[in-house]
Amino acid sequence: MKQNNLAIFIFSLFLFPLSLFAEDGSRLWLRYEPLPSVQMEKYKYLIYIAKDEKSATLDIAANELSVAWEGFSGKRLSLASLQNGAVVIGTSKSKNIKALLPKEELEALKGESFLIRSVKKGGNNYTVIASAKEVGTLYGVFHFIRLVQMDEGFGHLDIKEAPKYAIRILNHWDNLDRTVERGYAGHSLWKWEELPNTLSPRYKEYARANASIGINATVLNNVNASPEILTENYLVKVKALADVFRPYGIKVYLAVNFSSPKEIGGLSDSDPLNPEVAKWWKNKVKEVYSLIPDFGGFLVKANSEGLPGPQDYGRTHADGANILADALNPYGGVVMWRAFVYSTGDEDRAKQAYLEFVPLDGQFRDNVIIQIKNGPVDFQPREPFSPLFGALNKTPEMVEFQITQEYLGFSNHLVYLAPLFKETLDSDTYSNGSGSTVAKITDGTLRPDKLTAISAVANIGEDANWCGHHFAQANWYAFGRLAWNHQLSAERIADEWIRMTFSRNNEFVDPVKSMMLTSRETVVDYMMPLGIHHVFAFGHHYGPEPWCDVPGARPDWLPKYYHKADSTGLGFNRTSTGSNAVSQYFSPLNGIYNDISRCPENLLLWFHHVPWDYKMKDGKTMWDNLCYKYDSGVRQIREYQKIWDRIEPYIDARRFGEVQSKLKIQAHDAVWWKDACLLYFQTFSKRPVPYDIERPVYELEDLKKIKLDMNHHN
Ligand code: GCV
Repeated sequence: MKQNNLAIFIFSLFLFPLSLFAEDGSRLWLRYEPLPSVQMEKYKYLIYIAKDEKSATLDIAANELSVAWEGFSGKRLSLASLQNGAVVIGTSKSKNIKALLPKEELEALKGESFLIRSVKKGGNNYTVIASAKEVGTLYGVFHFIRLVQMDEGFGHLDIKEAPKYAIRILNHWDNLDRTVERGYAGHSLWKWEELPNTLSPRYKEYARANASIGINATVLNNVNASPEILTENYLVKVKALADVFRPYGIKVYLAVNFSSPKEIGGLSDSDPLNPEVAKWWKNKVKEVYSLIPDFGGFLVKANSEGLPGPQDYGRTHADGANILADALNPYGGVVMWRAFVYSTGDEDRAKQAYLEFVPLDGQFRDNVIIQIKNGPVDFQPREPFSPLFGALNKTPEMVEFQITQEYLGFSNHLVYLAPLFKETLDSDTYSNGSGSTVAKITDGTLRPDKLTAISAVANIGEDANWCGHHFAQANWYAFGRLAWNHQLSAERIADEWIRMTFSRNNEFVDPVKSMMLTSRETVVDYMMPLGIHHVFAFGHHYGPEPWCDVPGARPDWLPKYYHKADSTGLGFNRTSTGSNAVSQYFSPLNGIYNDISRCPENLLLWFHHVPWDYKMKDGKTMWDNLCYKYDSGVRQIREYQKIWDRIEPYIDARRFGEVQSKLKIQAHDAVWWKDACLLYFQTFSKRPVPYDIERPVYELEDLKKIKLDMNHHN
């Protein structure tokens, strides 16, 4: 290397240290890259941080602001007293804040809501960020940092934000051996073997990332819960994590095994009506709170997929939930009781949660909330909303989404989930007349004075980029933003995320955003269009196996149970002539779903067994529609590959390359899905694949031989 070339090389190492070494995705959406100086000029009135309260949370807020500023402009903000150019942060008790905001407004601030305002007083300029609670101020600071990056509103800010849900919670399906059920981003973040003495720096980073999007709670362990988690040995580890998370406003919850009194308490049973069992739970809860005074509560999967529960003793889910609720009640703890139950009986699996829980409405304690998966089966690429939403009048209900992509290509496929989340939240249940959306039922609008919460199964693991796929980070981000405000659009959320995570250049933002916004529909098209569901490979759920037959397996774990392909047609008859699952929906939806001509086409095969030649709205047959959908999914992925290759100049080489490689896998998988499903269904339809679409490239018999080595049950 010539000497001047060497000098340039060394110089460039200093100039671009981050893009060369650090773009591994670990900084998430909190990268705080330099902002253009013209933009920073607008912020010349921002020089100091004024904070007059002692608080770990406010220290975090001040530090975050300062670090962000250093990233944006190269200059940290220094702490100072109230003076011109200060960002004033604090609670409604702060003297500074009281000097700048009217008393009535401060009194009106409640809970975690916050206010951000540009204030001019005595010729001085201030930016005020205030809340009743310290954590609300922290949320306000993160919101402000986001606004700066979106280049919105500085100098005339007047923002009030309040969260739609009181509890915004992640569910980790992390096992104590650090494997993660349905996790695709490496091992669990929680290093149980080192806790409580060694605290990984990632615990704080995790808490910070969650706080930045308003997530305020976490269930640390798998709902397929080991009783061990409630032993003293583990509780001190849980306490260590809770201590790290506390200043970030995050409460810890645990998933508990219903048999814990018997398994670790040495009792003869775990019958909820056994006074010894009640006593055991009371004592255990007391022990938990003595270690973790702000402990959130329990999440319970009971009498589901082989787990123990109250029905083992002839008791109901209400009996089971109430025994825990009574133990938690004195401390303000909550029970999240899952409605994900289905037995081996004959009843359509999609109907079972409703059948089980509706008769129990009114029997649960006030601190019990029923956690319901968004759809009636299991986190499929598309399902109708669960009919249980709105069906319980006296019991609070919460949604459980799945951020981890169990049924959506693991961390190999690029799928932006905000449109899926919003589809559920915006669905009208008609429970209280038109406009009774799932959001309004669960956020307290239509069930006032009830607990409100929203949850999602996390996709976070030990991988450097946290989520396995760089774009899977967007789903964590989107869940948090929607849990805070479900009225935000999927587009707005994508826009924020792209600008903070990758680039603010519109040449990048616009095409990438369009790719994200269509990506969920694309995955539906190449996996399971028109309402088909659960045609996944057995066990691991990666890839297609519509033909799958496992001798001795539960019928409702097999694709044929769901697609019901035969010579007459395809789809599950859930109308009044079939399983009558439609009857679980309120009018007029029950009628709409029941009527093949009015049923939305994207759910047609969910509710109807449809003849292959049935004429769809576009005049083509159902079979042809199916073929065109699969083909369109494949073509869309090809488009994404082109979009991604074109944006190469705008981002770092590492993330570009990693996403490019994943898109290749996705493109491959989309063709696999298309060929597997069409060739298999064709053995029933006996109709040609329309001649204007790409021909299959695989032989059905070869696809049937694929067996991936991934260990998972059902
Ligand atoms: C945690 C599905 C998944 C299981 C999961 C279960 C649940 O069946 O495949 O891995 O178990 O849902 O939500 O409880």
